[in-house]
Amino acid sequence: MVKPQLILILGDQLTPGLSALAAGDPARDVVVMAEVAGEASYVPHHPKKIAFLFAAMRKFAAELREAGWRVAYSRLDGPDNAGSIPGELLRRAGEHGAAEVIATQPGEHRLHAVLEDLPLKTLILNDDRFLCSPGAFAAWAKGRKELRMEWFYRAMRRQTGLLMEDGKPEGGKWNYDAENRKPASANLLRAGPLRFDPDAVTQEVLDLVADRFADRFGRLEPFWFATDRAGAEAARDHFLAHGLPGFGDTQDAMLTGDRFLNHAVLSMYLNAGLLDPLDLCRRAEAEYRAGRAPLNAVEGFIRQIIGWREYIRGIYFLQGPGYTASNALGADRPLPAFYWGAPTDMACIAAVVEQTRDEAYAHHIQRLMVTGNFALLAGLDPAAVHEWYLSVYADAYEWVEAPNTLGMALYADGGVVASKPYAASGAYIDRMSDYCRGCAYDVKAKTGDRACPFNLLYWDFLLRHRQRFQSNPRMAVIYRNWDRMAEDRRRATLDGAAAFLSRLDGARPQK
Ligand code: FAD
Ligand code: DLZ
Ligand code: SF4
Repeated sequence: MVKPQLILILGDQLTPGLSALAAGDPARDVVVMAEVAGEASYVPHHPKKIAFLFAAMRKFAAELREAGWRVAYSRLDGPDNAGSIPGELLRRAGEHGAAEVIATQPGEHRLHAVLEDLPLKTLILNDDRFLCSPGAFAAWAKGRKELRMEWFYRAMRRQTGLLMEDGKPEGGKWNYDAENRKPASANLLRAGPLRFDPDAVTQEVLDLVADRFADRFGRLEPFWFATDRAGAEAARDHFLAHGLPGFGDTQDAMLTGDRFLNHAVLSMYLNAGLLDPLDLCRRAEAEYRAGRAPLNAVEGFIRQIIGWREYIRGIYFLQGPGYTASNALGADRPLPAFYWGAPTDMACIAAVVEQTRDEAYAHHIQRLMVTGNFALLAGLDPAAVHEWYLSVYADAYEWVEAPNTLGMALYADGGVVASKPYAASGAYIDRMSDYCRGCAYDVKAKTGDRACPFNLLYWDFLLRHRQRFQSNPRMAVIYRNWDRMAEDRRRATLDGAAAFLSRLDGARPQK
């Protein structure tokens, strides 16, 4: 009898056309899917993220069975669960007399290494749900002095033909971001993401997660995510109809009373494999062609997906496993307890952390310019910040989280992703949000007891790293402004920053 092969499907590989499935044979092979303590606990994932993945995994396993596959599915509370992906593969290999595993490339180097170490013959296939393979990205990157996203994005526009007209970009420009940096005002008609009531399968998972992961940072309920393809597609169509037309305008804005604005809130579905990125972009383009969404919105949205998302993944695989240990700025301050929900007087941080706790979601500018910016300015340990981002968001896997955190937000990779640090004072947050209105600090105050900490830390950060950044042409003017400042103001700024940081260091860390 021909021995079956094991087809491994990880929690973020819930796609019927996955390369590992395409290489298998339903008449011979066994699909292995496993809820395991190892994956649920290598960082303290948000309970909503665990519930989302387990419910979606259970539903995908049922879909595969209906399509004729034999599926060996392990529940977290199953009596023989080995607790890890390799443990489950070995157990299933013994059960089914299998000696070979077919897998699709995992999104984290750590799991790739584990698969390569298995005492079973293991074939790891390219993940062709992405438009640019690691090999193709390496070829694009080869010989370039700088790996700027914009150039990569243009290559992807040409490759896909999205928003292209006779080889030229639609409307004559590649990028309409200049039109996309507006603050937002409250709008009760903004639809927000589509919400779903848990069905019986999801409710069973919610009970399990409530029981096993009660100590984690993050609210499990209300749980409103879609957990299958049909739901994710409904969420997609809802965004295309209601969110996309205003996407560009409010892309960088933040409002206390509107956690989602016009953002898609689709990243958790895309990253788990419930939505196809190219199909999503084609549908967005169709909205533009039908006159239902403007070019600045559609171009901006498509750029996020075929540009940023693919570029970030390319960087992750190009840089290799050592990337997560990057610390170019030598930052070493422990993560303050307010990242895990302890009280803080900084209204912007409090709002973003509270939203993160409730929704396992924050949009890009909240991640980059509030929690990320604070971590950069205060010199927080990149490894701790990386673990936080990987834990708390429902869309977080290392391939996408690490270059965003270490490269874009923290400049810890020394400028691979960002040509200069995304450092900003309180003025940026004040311009783009309504957070400052409810803050104990005064965003206009540059020194003194009520000075916004971002104003103090901004200069402290720039001064700490003057040697590195003052020769950057895009930053030289900032240093000239500092040098022109009155001596007593400079001293008060740095003294204020030192006092703030020493209070931060004195506060007891807690999790
Ligand atoms: P929208 O704003 O509506 O954008 C549409 C889509 O574009 C997103 O669904 C996403 O798939 C893609 N996209 C946009 N920006 C990026 C980007 N910079 N990198 C990759 N894809 C992008 N995104 C994740 O998917 N997982 C993460 O773990 C993650 N960690 C981040 C950490 C930091 C510090 C920062 C600054 C950004 C991070 N991002 C991450 C990128 C971005 O914040 C999220 O993709 C976005 O907020 C998801 O929400 P949305 O679906 O509403 O996105
Ligand atoms: C994130 C996650 C969690 C919480 N749990 C599981 C799990 O129990 N089983 C599984 O196969 N995958 C899980 N995942 C997703 C994996 O961690 C993910 O596949 C890797 O991090 C690679 O992206
Ligand atoms: Fe944040 Fe400063 Fe504004 Fe307060 S004043 S919300 S700390 S930017």
